[in-house]
Amino acid sequence: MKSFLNVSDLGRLDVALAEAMEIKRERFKYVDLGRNRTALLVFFNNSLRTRLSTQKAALNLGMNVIVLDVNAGAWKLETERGVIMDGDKSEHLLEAIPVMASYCDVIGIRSFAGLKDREYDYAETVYNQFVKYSGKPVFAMETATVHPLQAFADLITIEEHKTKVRPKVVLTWAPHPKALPQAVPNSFAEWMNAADVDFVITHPKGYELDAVFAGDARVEYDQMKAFEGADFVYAKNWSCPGVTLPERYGEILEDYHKMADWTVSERQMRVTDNGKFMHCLPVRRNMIVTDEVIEGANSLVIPEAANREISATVVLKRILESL
Ligand code: AN0
Ligand code: CP
Repeated sequence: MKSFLNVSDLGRLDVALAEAMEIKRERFKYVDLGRNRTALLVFFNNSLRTRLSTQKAALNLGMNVIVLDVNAGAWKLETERGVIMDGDKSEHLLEAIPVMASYCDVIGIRSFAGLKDREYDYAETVYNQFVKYSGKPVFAMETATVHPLQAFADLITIEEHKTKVRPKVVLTWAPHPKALPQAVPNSFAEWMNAADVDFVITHPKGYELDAVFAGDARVEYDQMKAFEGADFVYAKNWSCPGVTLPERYGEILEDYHKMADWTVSERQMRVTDNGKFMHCLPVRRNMIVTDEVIEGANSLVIPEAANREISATVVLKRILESL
């Protein structure tokens, strides 16, 4: 595997899931695979889980790991070609990428959407420059439009906790005070569409996800209706994807004070079929979800985060096997 961005990069999902379960049983089974191989993890944005779980995954495979926080300690990087660099950016990605690539065998990138220019974000401009100019396998640790390590961990979590062959999975928008990217819901939708689940998306009007990811998934604008009989509820905030409202791309459409009804609470969870609660974390309590629901017996947020180590181990293993 030379690039990891989309569900299709992983091939058959049943095979990938079996591999995940194998690694979960025997975490160090492939510890010889990464000997004398180096993973470089490049963060343009903050992270707790991705930073730790991806490092742990590399260690499970016997790799060496180096981490760069671009905005803390490195030179500020210009990402666009043709700019006269007389501002605060001392170095260009076009030099920085081949230099970084010379020290490693595999590169992970975290680079969130700027949420200003839809075309720039949805072209995965930063990620694709790493693919093009590094000559090394590159994997997404949440890029402008996707977070596949998260979606894979979510799928593993659903597989482990489902009690029906084809569970009902609901992705629900929830309020948040700051504009957030669409990467997590995009990937979750993409991966649920590829998995054998009954998938429903619910959000206020205007938050329609890009069809590249949402496909023909059912959209139900009435959140209570969407929750009926759900086995899994996946909450997440996202800003306007600019599909039905192109001029409002990246914006919060309505002040969060007016959207409190969308916060996931016992009121909605009651109509599910003993539904399990999921969120990728970090989560703002009593904005996205109430204390009661996230602390409840049906909350999967901790095992879900723990599965990030597993999804990252499978992905790095696949990349190492292709070197
Ligand atoms: C990020 C997001 O919503 O994409 C990362 C989630 C994994 N969240 C925040 O910036 C709070
Ligand atoms: N879920 C997730 O990717 O968390 P971090 O932003 O802390 O890495």
